[in-house]
Amino acid sequence: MNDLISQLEVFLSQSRQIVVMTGAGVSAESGIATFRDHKESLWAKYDPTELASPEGFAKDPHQVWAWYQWRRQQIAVAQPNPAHYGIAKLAERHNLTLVTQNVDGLHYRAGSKNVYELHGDIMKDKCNASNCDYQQPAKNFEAPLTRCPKCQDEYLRPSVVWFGESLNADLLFKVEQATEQCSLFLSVGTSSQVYPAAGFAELAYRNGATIIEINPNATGLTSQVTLAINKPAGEVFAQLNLTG
Ligand code: BV8
Repeated sequence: MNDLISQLEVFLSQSRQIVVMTGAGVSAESGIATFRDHKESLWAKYDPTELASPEGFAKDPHQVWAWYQWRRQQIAVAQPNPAHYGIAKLAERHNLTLVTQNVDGLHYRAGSKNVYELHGDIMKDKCNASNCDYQQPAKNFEAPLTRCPKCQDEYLRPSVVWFGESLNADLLFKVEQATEQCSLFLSVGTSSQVYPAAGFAELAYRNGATIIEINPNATGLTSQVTLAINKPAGEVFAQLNLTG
């Protein structure tokens, strides 16, 4: 592992601009279930199209709401781990853009600023009506499904991007710009299966950036990376020299 860490430190020291893209694996050591990589993962137990899609919500809003309330309760008691803290520390020493697919807010709680949360924020409620702009921090993770207090029409839902929903165009443009300009792209804790997020590592690769993947398992990206560190992210960042 030491050799992999030393190689990572050399790449970091040589980098002008860094993009870090994180996925559910960066929160695994905080006790938050990932989506795909083992039998306890969320999609191993539930069907994502049933629970993380507009169709699923339309079909059974109470079930979808209850599932998100359960996830919020898990996230509320979770703590950032050394990977979250290490990435926040890296940003103090490098020109670093942090992009996450996660909706758990742990990067902010570890001190990161200006996090590009591609898939939204599970800890916020918003109105399900496209023409109502209600959005507020979720307060009661036991509360039953309710109508939007502003329009009284549609139900409230978590402020996340579901499958089949478009991501914020402005956010995508900013991530694309940072990716095109970066010399180092760190892919941390993602299976690189969900688009458009998974497309940014490929864009960085096409632009000649150095790609480093931190993931105990190989992914569809692994064949394109310069350095694959197949270790848990928390362990890697705990060993990274971030003090000097
Ligand atoms: C879109 C928020 C345009 C909600 C999520 C048919 C119709 C419509 C669209 C599509 C379609 N077919 C395909 C698509 C595109 C679709 C897509 O990519 N599907 C995939 C599954 C093929 N994308 C979309 O729908 C996106 N929108 O395209 O809009 C459009 C619109 C209409 C019609 C067409 C196109 C929206 C995608 C966003 C969906 N929302 N989450 C919620 O959280 O409930 S996705 C969900 O997956 C999470 O956000 C998650 O972050 C994301 C990616 O997963 P990962 O983070 O990578 O997590 P995973 O569990 O997979 O992997 C974890 C990894 O960590 C593993 O590799 C593991 O080895 C590793 N690991 C484990 N422990 C550790 C570790 N690594 C390091 N350290 C450890 N300790």
